[in-house]
Amino acid sequence: MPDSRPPAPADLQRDLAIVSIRSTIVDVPTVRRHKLSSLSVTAQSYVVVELRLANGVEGIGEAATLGGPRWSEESVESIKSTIDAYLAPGLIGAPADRFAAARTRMDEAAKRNNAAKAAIESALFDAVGKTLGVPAVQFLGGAVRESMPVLWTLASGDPAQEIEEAETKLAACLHDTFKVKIGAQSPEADIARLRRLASALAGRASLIVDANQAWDETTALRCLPVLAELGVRLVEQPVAAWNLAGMARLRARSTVPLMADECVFSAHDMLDVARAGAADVVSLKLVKHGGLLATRDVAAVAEAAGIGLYGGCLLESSIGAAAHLQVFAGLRELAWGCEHFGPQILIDDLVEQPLRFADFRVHLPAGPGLGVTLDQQKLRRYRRS
Ligand code: MUC
Ligand code: MG
Repeated sequence: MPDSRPPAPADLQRDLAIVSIRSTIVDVPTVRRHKLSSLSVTAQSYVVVELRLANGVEGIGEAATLGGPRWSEESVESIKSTIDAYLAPGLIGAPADRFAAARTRMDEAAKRNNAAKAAIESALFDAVGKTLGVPAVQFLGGAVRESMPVLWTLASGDPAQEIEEAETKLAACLHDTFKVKIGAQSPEADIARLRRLASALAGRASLIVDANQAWDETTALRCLPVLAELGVRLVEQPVAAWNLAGMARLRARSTVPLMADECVFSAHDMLDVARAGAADVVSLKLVKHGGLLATRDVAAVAEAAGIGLYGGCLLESSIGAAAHLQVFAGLRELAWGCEHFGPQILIDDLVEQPLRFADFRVHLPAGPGLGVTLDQQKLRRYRRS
């Protein structure tokens, strides 16, 4: 196909050629054990991508996982192999600013593998943004917000510890909405735990819950009215990702809104959820959708269906969180805020200047590209082997 781009200055075109893509697995311990319905972690594993352009500028990206290939099918080991063997070779020599073309090349090189693709695309946006001196969100229409509400997730499973943790976050004006991870224990034990949390934080904080697919429809039907009575504002993925019909039936009988998470990876999934009437809100994540552009696509389908947007995470460091914030900053509506507390659950961050959390909000970092700079010393400290 002939190159139909308006002529960029020849030296800029030369500058933007991708010359190398390096991937590194890192493991960063968390400040406490983080328990989901079917897994628990004491360290977060990422693949950090460093993508170098002909002009010497380096862009960075990150693929997060949770508990190996258990939250989704990708693990850091599979992500690194896919990047090194299939995605990177197809991009060497290509112009970094042709984001849509790069996405097509990656889709031709590998099916799904969305976290791996998202890490590379983040690095492309970062490298081009750093070359041109503009934030990544500029390539998505520009920012409509400089900060957004950010919640904290309570996931130790011990209500006394969780109340103390929530009190610390409230006192520091960091978070006043808390997502409680449920499903690791019996519904009765979770409800007793939630009752304690709701009573301790009443009038001072909001609660949402995430079952990570743990319940069957009958259990969810029994528990949803109790969650409503406790004032829970949102219930995330109560049943299995495949069970859209079940989600729709629950939604029809629930006064608490339901959020789709593991059931929405692609824009097609989003359309299926909308058609089924299976959710009120969707959690957007780069690792699920495959990049910044694909996240925008999913958000557009949700918006068209009247489904609210929520900025989801997979406990990213400030690298992955910054990539998400660049997308979220450009969305017209972000009714449910975001959950990019990830950098704060790590004992250490991977960037020179971590994201700023203040006034119950997380702030879009100033600066070009993703707005963060990789700390090479930290990369060396936490890299595997
Ligand atoms: C999920 O399922 O939402 C996000 C925050 C958290 O604690 O777990 C993740 C994944
Ligand atoms: Mg979730």
